[in-house]
Amino acid sequence: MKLYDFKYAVSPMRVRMFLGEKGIAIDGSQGIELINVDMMKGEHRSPEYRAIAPNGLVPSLVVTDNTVLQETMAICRYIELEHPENPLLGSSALEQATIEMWQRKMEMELMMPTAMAFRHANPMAKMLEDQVPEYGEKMRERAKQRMNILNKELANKTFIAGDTFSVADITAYCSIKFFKKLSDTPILPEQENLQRWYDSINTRPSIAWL
Ligand SMILES: N[C@@H](CCC(=O)N[C@@H](CS)C(=O)NCC(=O)O)C(=O)O
Repeated sequence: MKLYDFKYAVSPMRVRMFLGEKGIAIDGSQGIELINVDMMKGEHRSPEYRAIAPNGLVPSLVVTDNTVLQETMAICRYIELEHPENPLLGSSALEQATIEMWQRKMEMELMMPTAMAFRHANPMAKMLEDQVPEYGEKMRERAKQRMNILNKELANKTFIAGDTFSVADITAYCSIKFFKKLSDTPILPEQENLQRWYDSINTRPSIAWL
């Protein structure tokens, strides 16, 4: 299988961390070959990459029968079903629904505003976006508010979705790690629960995949 990836982009980062949690190597030795699509050089918009992914977005996973899977969560679900040990999407019906709920909240309420703050308010992202800086600033504020709420939500929880590490932690961790400097959305000194959670995720072996 070929995983079209870019090291410096949050969505492919989530897939790599998911693979890391499953212990699946990304050096080709376990059937996944990583192909770098250098977004800084505009390779995601090249005719070669668009032939695989017409929308020009990464990640894409080309599975053995040449089917192209896009969308981070669809790729993660495929990996989970192929490698069900150490489930990251939950086991029971209630676990699966709870993890889905938190993953979606983290994607829509944390990743999207941090990403939009970068894309619209950071001059480094000019080549990616027809920038509207005011919108970027609003999104930065929204991300900060969401991190405040997350700090409170983590007061009595080890992980985002409860007692077990899940894909919701991957989405939240990658959003904070990737955008904290690019979007100026750091964890604040008073956000102690959020910092404790972040530090605990930082010690996981899957970090080596990032
Ligand atoms: N919904 C997609 C989003 C993928 C996406 O937006 N990828 C970004 C990198 S994080 C990208 O390829 N951006 C290229 C562009 O905006 O031109 C997913 O979850 O995989």
